[in-house]
Amino acid sequence: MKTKIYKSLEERKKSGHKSFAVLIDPDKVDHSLLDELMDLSISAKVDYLLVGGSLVISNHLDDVVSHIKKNCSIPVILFPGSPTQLSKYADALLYLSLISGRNPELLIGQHVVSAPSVRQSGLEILPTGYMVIDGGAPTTVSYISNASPIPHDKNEIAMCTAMAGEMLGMKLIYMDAGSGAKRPITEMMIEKVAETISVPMVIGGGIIEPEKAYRNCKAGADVIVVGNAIEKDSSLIKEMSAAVHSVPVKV
Ligand code: 1GP
Repeated sequence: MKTKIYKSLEERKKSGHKSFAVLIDPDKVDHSLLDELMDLSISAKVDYLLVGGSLVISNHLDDVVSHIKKNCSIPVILFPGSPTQLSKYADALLYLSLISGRNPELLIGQHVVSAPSVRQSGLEILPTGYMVIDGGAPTTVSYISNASPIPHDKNEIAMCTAMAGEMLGMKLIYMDAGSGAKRPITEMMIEKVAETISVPMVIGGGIIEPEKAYRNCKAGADVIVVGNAIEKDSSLIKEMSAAVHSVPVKV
């Protein structure tokens, strides 16, 4: 079993180093845009590249991931919207179970169907408790998942969901307000959940300002994911990465 990426996440959490991940939607990139994003990510010392989306329409995931792997050494983690989104060229797979929802297909059904191909891919598997938090507008993930998100102000529900996920053996908790969310997850919710769990916590959805990324980290986020805002303005990679990495390391 491969463990390299998880060890890096765990070590960064232990040492208090916050991580920044750029989310790349394979539907929205070609080689030249990928090259630009990679250059910016390398110079900004981005920690991870996440590749995927709730709805991947094109079928060039392999092409996107192998192009990245050939040209840069930032680890590539798949963030799949469905079990068909697999690429053996990536370093790891967020093996997501939608623990905030009550749709059995996304809790375990799709995992059963895709288990042989996931195993065969040879990817490092990162068992992830995926929690969708209401982002103030219907997002692709909230529509596709056919499951209610956790209300944005119900911190206790988020805490208990994350706690259950960790006790079920999830190695990461990913709280997501959905791509392009109008209202990102509150620092209060992040803080409450961070106090409750000890596995690394990933936060994404609607983060458009470096200051918000910084405050999320101060509240206890370990990894910040930004997609939409970077699609609109790729120069944000530098500012977001700098903000996340400027959070003081606890001694
Ligand atoms: C979505 O968490 C990610 O699943 C990132 O969201 O595209 O809004 O940055 P944004």
